[in-house]
Amino acid sequence: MNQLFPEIRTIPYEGPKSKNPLAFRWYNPDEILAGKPMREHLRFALAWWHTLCACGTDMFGGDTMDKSFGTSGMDLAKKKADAAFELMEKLSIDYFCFHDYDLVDEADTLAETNARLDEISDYILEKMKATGKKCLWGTQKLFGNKRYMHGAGTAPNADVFAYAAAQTKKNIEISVKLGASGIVFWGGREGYETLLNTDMGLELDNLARFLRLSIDYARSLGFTGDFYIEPKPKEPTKHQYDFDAANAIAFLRKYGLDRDMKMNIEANHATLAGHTFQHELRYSAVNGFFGSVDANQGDMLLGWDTDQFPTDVYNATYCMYEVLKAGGFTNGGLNFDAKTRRGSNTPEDLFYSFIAGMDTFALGLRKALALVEDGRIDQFIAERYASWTTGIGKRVIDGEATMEELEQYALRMGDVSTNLSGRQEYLESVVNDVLFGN
Ligand code: XLS
Ligand code: CA
Ligand code: CA
Repeated sequence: MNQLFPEIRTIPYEGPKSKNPLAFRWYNPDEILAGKPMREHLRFALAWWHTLCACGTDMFGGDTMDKSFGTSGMDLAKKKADAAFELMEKLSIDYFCFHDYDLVDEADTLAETNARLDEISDYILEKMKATGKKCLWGTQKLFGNKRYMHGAGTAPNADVFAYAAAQTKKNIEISVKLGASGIVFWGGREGYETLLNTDMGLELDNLARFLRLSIDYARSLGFTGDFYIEPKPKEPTKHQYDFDAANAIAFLRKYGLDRDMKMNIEANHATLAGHTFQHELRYSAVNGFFGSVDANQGDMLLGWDTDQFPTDVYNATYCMYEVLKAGGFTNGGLNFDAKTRRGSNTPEDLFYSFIAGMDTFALGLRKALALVEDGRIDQFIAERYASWTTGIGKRVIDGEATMEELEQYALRMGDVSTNLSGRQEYLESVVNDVLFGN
């Protein structure tokens, strides 16, 4: 088959000294680190929507990029698939993620749209078999069409709920057909603008009903992968119901969905929620909801979801540190939910962007492993909490201490005599030492 990016060859690993812009300096897919190839630690995925569909449009202007491949309709859908597989092949990306309506344009009727999805998924499946590329997760686009202007699972109109369920049913079937290891539920327009027109209690109950129906249907088809909630605090609605990991987990627990779902944490969404990326990952992990990651970054000077390719090595290191501490990915991975800037509008920019993001996370993985091996942070934390391993601390943890006993203990003790320094600046310099020292 003719290549769509013939001028760009497979991106080689050339090591940190390379100045070749079309080479990896830290991502060496088959290099074994801590007993696993890098590609298995990182499980990189290409996001169909930003890579094959987004053409640079923003609130103030139209397309700056041409991704039409000189065609349209189903032929364009297939050309996009060809481009996706060529990119994955040349960049050594093993997985992809998609929304149903990234794969094909919506037709005038649901039946016709579903027929298009059948056709394109056959086509993609063949390419998967030929290349060994896999689907990390699929999701349903329940926010673009105007029918979802008031929400999908939380819509005030039951007909919209029914349509959204029908669309989701088809997406589940396509995801199962493509062997997806996950199905994502990002809130889309599941939120509200004003309480003056909103029955919040009913909307939340319905969102839970929507998820329960979807999960049970997928399981009935034999789906054994993971379901993910993807928290985001705002955009497009002012108040999104899945604000952050803590909020999403509380929601899942209230409705008995906690055993069925995990988190897909996106870096840029963490920022919008006023958290660090690492916080969202840690919060998910300590509560047993660690799942998958949308690897991107926002801009600290802008208050919106810019979905940039990640190039911040500190954040990538802290992310990979959390991934390692959580035991690594099982069904999840690192999906580049990221788009080239509006002004970075050539095909080479796509390659430069993926290389930048992949190298950043590969470096992050190497540095996170070095942080673990260095041991100073783990040791500091162990010492900081040592009082819980003996004496009164241990009695509290074992559930033996009573309020009376704690009172007697405090009376005998007088006041607390030592409160050790938290040593934040020292620990930050340990991180710098691991990142940049010899
Ligand atoms: C939007 C979300 C979206 C999900 C998938 O902000 O990041 O792209 O990842 O629907
Ligand atoms: Ca995302
Ligand atoms: Ca985003």
